[in-house]
Amino acid sequence: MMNKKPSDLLTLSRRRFLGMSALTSASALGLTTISLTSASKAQAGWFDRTALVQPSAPDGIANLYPAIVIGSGYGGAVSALRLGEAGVQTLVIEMGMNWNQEASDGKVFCKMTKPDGRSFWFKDRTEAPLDSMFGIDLVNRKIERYPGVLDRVQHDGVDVFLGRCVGGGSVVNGGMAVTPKRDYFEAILPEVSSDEMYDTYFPRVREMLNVNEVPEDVYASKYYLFSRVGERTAEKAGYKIATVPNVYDFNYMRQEIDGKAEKSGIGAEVIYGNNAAKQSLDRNYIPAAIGTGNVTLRCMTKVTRMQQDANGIYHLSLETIDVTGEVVETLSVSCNQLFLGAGSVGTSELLLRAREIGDLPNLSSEIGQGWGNNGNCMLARKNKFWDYTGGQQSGFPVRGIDNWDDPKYPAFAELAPLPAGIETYTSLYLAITKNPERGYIKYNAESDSATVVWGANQERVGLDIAEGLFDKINKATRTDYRKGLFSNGTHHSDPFTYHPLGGCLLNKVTDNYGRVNGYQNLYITDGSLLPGNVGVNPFLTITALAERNLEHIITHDI
Ligand code: FAE
Repeated sequence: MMNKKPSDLLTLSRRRFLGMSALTSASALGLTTISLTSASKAQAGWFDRTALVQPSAPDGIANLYPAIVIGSGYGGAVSALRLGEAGVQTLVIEMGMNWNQEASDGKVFCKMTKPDGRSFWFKDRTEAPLDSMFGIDLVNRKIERYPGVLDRVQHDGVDVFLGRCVGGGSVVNGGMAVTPKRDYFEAILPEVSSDEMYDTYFPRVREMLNVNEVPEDVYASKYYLFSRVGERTAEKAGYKIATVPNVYDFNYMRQEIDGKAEKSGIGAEVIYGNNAAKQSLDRNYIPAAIGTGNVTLRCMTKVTRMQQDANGIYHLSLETIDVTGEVVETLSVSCNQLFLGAGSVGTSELLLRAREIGDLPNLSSEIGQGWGNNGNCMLARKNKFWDYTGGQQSGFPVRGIDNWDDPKYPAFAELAPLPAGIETYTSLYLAITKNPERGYIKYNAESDSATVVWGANQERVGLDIAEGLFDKINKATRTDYRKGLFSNGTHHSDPFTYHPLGGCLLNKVTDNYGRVNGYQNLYITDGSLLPGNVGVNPFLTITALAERNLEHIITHDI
């Protein structure tokens, strides 16, 4: 960590090591409850496969934890580590699986080019956003239903992609670790000190996640031809190119390129998990949290309901599933302090349900508002036939078109890979447009679930910005859009987002540090706090804000 003494660094790496061992042995034994105690008991051969470890509980209350964290994505993982370090006995509840066990192919995760049940959360067929190859249905495949790492949930007008596993979105994302532009950050979060964020919390997170930039020799390889073509064509249109840092270790990628390590980052291991050098949360924050000895992780377990009693204790109803999705156990746990890290839609759903069915009736009417897709839209262009983009491509993007300050077509468009195995002459982009539109999340009593509502006209605003930007490239290079990659027959995807944000906005649903208005000891720590669009890929901002909020909460409330 920044400004840490060598002894602190040693403690952190020792904790990580211990936590990693616990995660690995739990995975091998199929345990859903993971802690240092569970690991040592398992090694001694007498572990109860499912029981939650119960810290000293006051009389009359079963399974009372000082703190519970819901979700193990960025917000949840930061909360777990910082609470554990502060000596607070903490239970982390995660609905997805702990992925540490090799399957019969010798790999933990499957490749994008050869997906199986490990790819998607209980689906019969994969549902990648880019869903055809030159009009032929070659991308998505039939798979067996299994608790795979990535989920795609259809809402009203937009599909939302999410990581469903220990580590949440960190396991499935493209690793792009982008610090937002400071003036934009100050505009969207005026009450958060940007000095603190840019001097302390962003650097802390970059260090924790081993954020690094692609070295020139790696970028010069054939695996980044697509990116160099993307740069060149954008520059012809007068656009500025930004370097995009990543949490994939590019020194390791160099070994892959040199044939000294098996292909992973350059071998299509991204959105269904990465088997090698990506710093997802299950390789840093989460094992370090478990390694404090104060954090227990319960996976394959969903929080379905949250209530509070007259003494202010929170009671949670839980359902644990097996790999077929069948509920094998229902149980309840309680806590003094409750941290919500279930992501933008997950946290909003839990709170909307609690408010609507009367479990937590004093929750704000602002819950569900201010939701945004971070301006996401995906588009494709075809290049001239001499502009090869390469059949083999790195899965980790490292450059973006920075047109954010343009008043007409403001966007940050990452140069995304299309590792098709054959030459496609295609440039693919995930554009983060400065779309000011906001949708909302509503609770549906009949289905007992939350739905994001996003209008076609709202999506159009983002698409118009992106098309304005790429029209200019097409004009400058005398090229056109590429059709045939999306089943809708156009050059852009149907509305979807990788970056759901908002629903429980900071300083609306909570105070300036994520304390939920109307209730004590209830906190939000994830992307639901952020106002719908942060202008860049969001996980660095989510994580740094969680670090800031947790530091304040631990100092003042615990
Ligand atoms: P998140 O990471 O979604 O974690 C929430 C966790 O809560 C999940 O593990 C859920 O399974 C769990 N959960 C939800 N409901 C419950 C419940 N009721 N009970 C128990 N557990 C529950 O939330 N961002 C970037 O900055 N750079 C990228 O390159 C990038 N690429 C992406 C690519 C893909 C394919 C996807 C899907 C996302 C990408 N993102 C990227 C977005 C990023 O991963 C996302 O913003 C963060 O993961 C959100 O962090 P949160 O902590 O809010």
